[in-house]
Amino acid sequence: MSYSEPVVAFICLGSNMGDTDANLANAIAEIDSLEGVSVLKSSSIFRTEPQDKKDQSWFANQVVSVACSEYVTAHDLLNNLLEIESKLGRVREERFGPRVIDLDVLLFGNEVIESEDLIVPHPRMTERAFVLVPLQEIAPQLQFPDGRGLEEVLSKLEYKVDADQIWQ
Ligand code: PH2
Ligand code: MG
Ligand code: MG
Repeated sequence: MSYSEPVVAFICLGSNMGDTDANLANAIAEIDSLEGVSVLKSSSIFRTEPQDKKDQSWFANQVVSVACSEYVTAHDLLNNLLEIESKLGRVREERFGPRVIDLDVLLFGNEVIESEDLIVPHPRMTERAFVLVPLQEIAPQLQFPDGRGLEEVLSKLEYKVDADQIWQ
């Protein structure tokens, strides 16, 4: 009998409403309690300037890596994350607007997925320092499915990090 290796996936967490740090911590606990999913590493929490829609509060962002058993697909993970968002009180309003919690699948092993409800690697992650800086903290050697390295991608962006704050 042979067993497949678990797949390592990366998730970006974001919150800019309510007790942001508690929202992130609660989400990580919920992710870790999913069947077939266990949290491997968590980055520190960064305070990040809002992107896309500037006139809203700064975000708390964090990236975690998770091991997914062979029974958990990227779509399973996505659907579980959407359920956790609802459970923690997310109400979908304006695109890119304020949110209690946002849980985005960044990468799922080396898979490249372009379905209606899920695109992996996350289509905007390579432009976002609030994703790449925390990601680099937990996976400095990471390579994208197209072979690009994280450092190379980050070097193309204009952003500023000072302690736990990120401006872009
Ligand atoms: N999420 C967005 C839009 N803009 N900006 C920051 N700094 N952090 C986020 O998590 C974020 C954002 C949409 O998901
Ligand atoms: Mg998002
Ligand atoms: Mg999202």
